Amino acid sequence: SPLHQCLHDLPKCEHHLHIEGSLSPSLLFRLAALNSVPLPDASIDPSFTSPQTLEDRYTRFTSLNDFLHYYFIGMSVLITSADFESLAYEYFTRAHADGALHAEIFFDPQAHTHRGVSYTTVVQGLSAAQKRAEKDFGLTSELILCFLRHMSETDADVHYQDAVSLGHFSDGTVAGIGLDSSEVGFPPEIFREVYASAKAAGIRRTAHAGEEGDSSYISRALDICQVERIDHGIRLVDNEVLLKRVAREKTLVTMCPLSNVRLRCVSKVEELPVRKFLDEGVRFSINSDDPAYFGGYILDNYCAVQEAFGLSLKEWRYIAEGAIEGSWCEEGRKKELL
Ligand code: ES4
Ligand code: ZN
Repeated sequence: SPLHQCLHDLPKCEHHLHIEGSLSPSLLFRLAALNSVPLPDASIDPSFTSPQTLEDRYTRFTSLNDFLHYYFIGMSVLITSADFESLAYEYFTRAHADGALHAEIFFDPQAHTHRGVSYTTVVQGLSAAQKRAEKDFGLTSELILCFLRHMSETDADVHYQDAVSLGHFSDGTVAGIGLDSSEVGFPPEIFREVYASAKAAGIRRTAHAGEEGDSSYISRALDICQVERIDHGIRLVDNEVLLKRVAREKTLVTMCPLSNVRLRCVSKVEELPVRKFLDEGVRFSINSDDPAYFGGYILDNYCAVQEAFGLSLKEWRYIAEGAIEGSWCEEGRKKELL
């Protein structure tokens, strides 16, 4: 349709994409066989009978934790640098086909080091894919190192220090830090020290907040961890004062519509605060989160928002410009994207 073409042609940036969440069931089964990684026995969890039964299971997540169970099993098939490179290159290929020009992607080093895959193996593969995507499609990208909030602050710091010693924050290999995994019960202030170190070192900071957790997770991420972005942030609607502050401070909120529906944070896209954010001047971007698990890549998420809210082209330009402005690429690249 003409509208679909308009959304395709908008200069899009993706800011909320877990690279491990772009692993499709078919690639998951292929890599499990190739790398001899055992999957759960189908007699215990019939979802693991075939790629199709797994895909079907992904339509029935009941919560963030229910999804995370499958997410961590899925990524266990990723072993070599080549696995990470092909995963990321396939994601960039799809993002480019969707009309994305720039992508800032999360990765979860702890989920790999704790099963014997080194930090360097992961980053080498991802970096190689980034370089190929820029050369082949002109797609620019950044890496954001995420800490798993269900693990200790000490463990987060070990991984942070690893990246620091390798010079990854100063040589541009990694642009910033993030915080993901189970939200409720794992508030942002647990990680206050590693966030303080990052701020002192001039490293960019974001955190998942207000996805399943209430709006206090958002204010604590801002006040205690001093994050520059909020990932998800849909619970902002429950705190008018906080919402107005986020608008005033131009904090980017990275929304993931299809994710929020699949994880039952809302029952339909229409319930998301898109209209509210536009009216109140909250800067936000629209993203795919874990596209292989949630039923759509970035353009699918743009289209879902359009179907739910029927925005004008002017409003879409405003969203796209806010997303470019909130990106962590260099200023010169932002000018090219506009
Ligand atoms: C995630 Cl949707 C979501 N929320 C929190 N942590 C995550 N890790 C991967 N996807
Ligand atoms: Zn996420």
